[in-house]
Amino acid sequence: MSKGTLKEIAEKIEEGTRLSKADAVTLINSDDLIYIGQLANKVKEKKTGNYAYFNVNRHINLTNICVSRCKFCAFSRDKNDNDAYTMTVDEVLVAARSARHFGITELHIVSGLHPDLPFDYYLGVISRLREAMPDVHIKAFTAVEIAYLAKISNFSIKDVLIQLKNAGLGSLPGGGAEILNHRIREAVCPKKASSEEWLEVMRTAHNLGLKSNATMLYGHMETLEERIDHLLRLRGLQDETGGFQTFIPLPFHPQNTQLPYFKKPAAFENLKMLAVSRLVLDNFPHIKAFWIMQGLKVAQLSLLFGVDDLDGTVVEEKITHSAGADTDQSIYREELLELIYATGRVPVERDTVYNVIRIYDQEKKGVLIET
Ligand code: V47
Repeated sequence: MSKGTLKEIAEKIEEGTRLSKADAVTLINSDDLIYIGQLANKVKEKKTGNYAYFNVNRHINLTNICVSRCKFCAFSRDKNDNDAYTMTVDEVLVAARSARHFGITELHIVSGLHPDLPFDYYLGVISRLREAMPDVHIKAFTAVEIAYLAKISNFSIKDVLIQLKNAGLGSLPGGGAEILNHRIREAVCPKKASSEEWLEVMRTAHNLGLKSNATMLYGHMETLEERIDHLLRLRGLQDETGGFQTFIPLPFHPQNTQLPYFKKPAAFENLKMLAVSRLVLDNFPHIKAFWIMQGLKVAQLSLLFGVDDLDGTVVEEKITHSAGADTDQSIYREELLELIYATGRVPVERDTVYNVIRIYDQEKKGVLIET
């Protein structure tokens, strides 16, 4: 890759000119990680200054029983498998309450596509949680789950979202996007929502005032150009709705999946993917390095490569850990703070929709501003 081409791209970024597909493909094919990282860092600092966001949250997976059985997923089970589980609404409440003492502000709930649970179960989970913990934001159900709930309930996507919102749903997580490409989805997840359906759920949610995130699962069958097409589809929808908050690239963990012969993307590739995402997704406010999947070391470094968010305390993580993740399942607020301090960034504890809860002080290592 000639430095000249990268220089031209750098000039575009400097002027605030949107990158073309060709520019994005050039970036992702370049090995000049440090240069690309510096460009991404500049954009990050323009958008969010010296802040590094995190939140205090708990993940809950209602069931691992799933009719989709995607090839990249090590978490899902068939109904009759020995380790299949489904939580009752009471069990969900116990799990949620157990994280209260951490000071959680968010519940992140995603699950398998269960063959028998009725839509009322999901409404019940949300409304009981809302009643029990009115101050905690409920971020729940990927666009794939919403499309599935519409199918099993015979309600439209819009009606499903309205009912969930009325029950207490606050926003949607970004999962289930995988690679927004027909060829890839046919190969790795043919039984679930198509790219168009995923985007349509997000469009509908945004139009109803529900914010969401967006992910990309990379490092399996896709080409680098298909990753770029994925980013461009997200950028296109964001131009239309403005409803995406953060983009979260997820490196594929192959262990225990039906795609065991792929190698987990390593640090260099992960940092480059994060940096390229920051540069291409000019209309996304935030780029998140989900530390569970990136590992703490890469997550920390990524704060200098375009990333401004590390996700949260999590408490219990099953999806990546079923697939061989070597990270812990949870982290204390204090550990996240130390990790951020060491990079020179200012740790900012946020809520799900990026309202600032606390800004921490680099010098005194304590709370500077509390809202
Ligand atoms: O949808 C499944 C992916 C997603 C594997 O919105 C895998 O704030 C790697 O979406 N290796 C769930 N990835 C996680 C997710 C997420 C995480 C953190 C924050 C947010 C947010 C969203 O994980 C799934 C799928 O795309 N996934 N299997 C695997 N073997």
